[in-house]
Amino acid sequence: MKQIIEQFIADVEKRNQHEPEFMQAVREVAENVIPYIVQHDIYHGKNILMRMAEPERVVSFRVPWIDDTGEIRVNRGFRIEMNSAIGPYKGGLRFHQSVNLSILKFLAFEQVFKNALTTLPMGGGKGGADFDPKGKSDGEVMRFCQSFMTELFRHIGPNRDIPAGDIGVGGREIGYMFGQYKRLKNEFTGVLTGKGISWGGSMIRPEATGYGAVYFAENMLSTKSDGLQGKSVVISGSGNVAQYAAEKCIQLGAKVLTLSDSSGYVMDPDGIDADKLAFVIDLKNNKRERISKYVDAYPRARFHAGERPWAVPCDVALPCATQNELDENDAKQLAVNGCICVSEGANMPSTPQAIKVFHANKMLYAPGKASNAGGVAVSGLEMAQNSLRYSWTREEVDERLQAIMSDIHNSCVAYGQNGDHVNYEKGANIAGFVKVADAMLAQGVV
Ligand code: NDP
Ligand code: 2IT
Repeated sequence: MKQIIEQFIADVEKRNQHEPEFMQAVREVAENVIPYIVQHDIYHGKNILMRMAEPERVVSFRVPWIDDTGEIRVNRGFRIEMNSAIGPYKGGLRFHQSVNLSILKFLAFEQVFKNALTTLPMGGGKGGADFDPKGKSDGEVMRFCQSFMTELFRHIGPNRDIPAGDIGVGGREIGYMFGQYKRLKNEFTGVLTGKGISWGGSMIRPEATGYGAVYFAENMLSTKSDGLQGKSVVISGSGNVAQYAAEKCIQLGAKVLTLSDSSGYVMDPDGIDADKLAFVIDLKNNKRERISKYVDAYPRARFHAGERPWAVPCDVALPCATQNELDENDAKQLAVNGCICVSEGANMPSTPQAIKVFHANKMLYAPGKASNAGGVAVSGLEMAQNSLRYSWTREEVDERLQAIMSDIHNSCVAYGQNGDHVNYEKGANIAGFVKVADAMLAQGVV
């Protein structure tokens, strides 16, 4: 078996050289799915996983724009249309200086499995640009978004490819891109999700990824007759996902100890309560400031420059910043400190070695493609509402989100149960694979 997997990885690597993040994501899936394929005749001789590892289409384009000093800048934009077997391409756009083909292909690949798990009819895609929104004026961000959409618009559409937000792309950026799309096409359609409430957005979409990751943690804990009430929680990141993960933890009676950004983390021994979180949300979303400012307002808290929060003792850890932000040593530290549950809000935040440590310690560990699927799930609900030309209430959307997270949890258990332990990573990969693979088989070699 090991040899079959290594041969497959070598074949994929041959035409995807210098793409470490993409290969990391493919390897994780291959290690779980190939043994399953070997046991199931219908997938034999179809080269199905190799087809899944090859994007249906990759678009790369120049994004020129003019900064506030009049200088002409150039960035590189991408859209990876990975798989449309079960629905139109769907997935976020990331604006971050680190963006490259490897990172977007890993995200698009993960998205295919994640979207399949949501139970909604969405294929997988991802895009973005190596544009750094930090320190840019609103005018600069608008001009960048308009230039980006001036090329992207010809590749997307409400029945073809529906982008949304990710790192560096929130409500402001979606607004500017939607405006430009509408102007270019002269039509008002649900071509993006994460829109504002008054122009086609869905209730709960901003909250959905963070809330969903916490609902998933609650589902995992409930298998041990436990819950978040009274638990101490360590969260990384302080952006969209981290903020609403923290909000839901607080609502469920947990104590949130940390938040972070790429400069370091803050630890508040008294817990980050609803008022303090409102301060953080204003700090990050309106003032666009750094998390270190938290300690100016709450002096009992400490800022740890250049460090990640995983050494802080906790019951539950929610990595909500970025890929590979939690390594083997961090995982060992969490285990030694008694952490029982890790629910990923970010995409691929734990390294493969860290995941091995979680399994070895029989921790409740959920991979992002399962636990952060609430975001894209509510994006799917936003598309449904746009098609209906109707909108559901906050309660209706939240109820659907909770039901979807519980369905995803059940799928992971169905394919990942191993004695008294559930391997959610294996469960998510196989459940996602089966849905997409069956659709691909039905549609022939396309
Ligand atoms: P935001 O841009 O709102 O926030 C990102 C946060 O992560 C910031 O605090 C940022 O700090 C931190 N961060 C980013 N890059 C790094 C880095 N290299 N090292 C340390 N910290 C970093 O993004 P989101 O909250 O939307 O996304 C966070 C994660 O969740 C990503 O992995 C994303 O793919 C994933 N995700 C997002 C979904 C969504 O709906 N938005 C859905 C599903 C998954 P700083 O400001 O210093 O950069
Ligand atoms: O990684 C993700 O699932 C997202 N960034 C959200 C994608 C979406 O289409 O809402």
